Amino acid sequence: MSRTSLTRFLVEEQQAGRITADLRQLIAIVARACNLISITVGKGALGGVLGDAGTGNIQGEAQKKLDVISNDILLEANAWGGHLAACASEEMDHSTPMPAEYPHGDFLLLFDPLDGSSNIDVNVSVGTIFSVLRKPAGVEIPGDADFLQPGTAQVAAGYAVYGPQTTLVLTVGHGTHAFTLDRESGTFLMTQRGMQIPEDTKEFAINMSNQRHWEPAMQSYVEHLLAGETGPRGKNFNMRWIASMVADVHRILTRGGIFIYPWDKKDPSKPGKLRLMYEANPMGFLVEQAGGAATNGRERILEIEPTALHQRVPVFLGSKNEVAEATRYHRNADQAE
Ligand code: P6P
Repeated sequence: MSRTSLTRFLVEEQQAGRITADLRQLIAIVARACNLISITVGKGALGGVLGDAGTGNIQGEAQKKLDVISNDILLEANAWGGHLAACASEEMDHSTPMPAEYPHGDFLLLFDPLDGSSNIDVNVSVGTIFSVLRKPAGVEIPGDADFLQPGTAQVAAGYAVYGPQTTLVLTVGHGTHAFTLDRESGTFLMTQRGMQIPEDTKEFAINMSNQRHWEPAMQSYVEHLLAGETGPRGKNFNMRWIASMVADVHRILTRGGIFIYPWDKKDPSKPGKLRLMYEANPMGFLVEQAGGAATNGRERILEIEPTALHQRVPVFLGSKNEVAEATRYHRNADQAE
């Protein structure tokens, strides 16, 4: 059985009028960059790419060599194509316009070039997350403020997970689809059209070591999960936590579950750990397009009006009935106050 390639899928989406030629080219270029990142990550110690870069990012995190390498791969791949106006990345303090010597396009690309980098040196799956917005009309050279659009404004979003397989998961607003990399040919081939997240689940993903720092509603929700069939939920739950958002979300898109990174009082100035613009929004778009839900515990993530390029949010995403249940705990707590 011949599988549909990513290239053919994108051409068919363009022929159906769902994407433009420029967006098709942008996604194809990002996919090729992810292939190169996959090859680079796969070399590990043999490629001299493990360990710290000796630099830090605006998040105050030590950068891994592969964080910087992956960021450069995405910037270089997109520099001359003429489809982008500017890029923003977890690894760059501010957004950057495309080089002046090349033509500019109408899209803004945001990415976390290598998410889960704490797992790189121990050979656990990591990934690239990306989000595409339109450049605001009338803006010649976009700045940070032009990126501050709600998640509902995304025209495309996706991730590549670098695991036993390298799989690209993509939405252009008409379903969420998976493409697995055929390493011999360097081609992404469709392996799942129209991913659907089961509405209910018995599996949750959270870093339990933060339990004592959560707000009461979160404490109560997880306590009831742990109580299993003896508690108010009346069923037993399983737990998974890979600490690579891309890998945890891929599992949830594949078999259901709820992923939670809630607010915690370890650093009350931060509303959460994960970043809205290039983690929560693209993952929220992918999950919703697969029949799931994504909130910050109280409101739909895609409707949050951004105020800063690197702002953080609490994230609850996955099986929609379970996300609704977790969100209900938080809203009830607010109403009781
Ligand atoms: P913790 C990776 O650093 C990341 O940004 C996400 O990929 C992941 O879900 C989360 O942080 C893990 O955080 O606190 O469990 O290490």
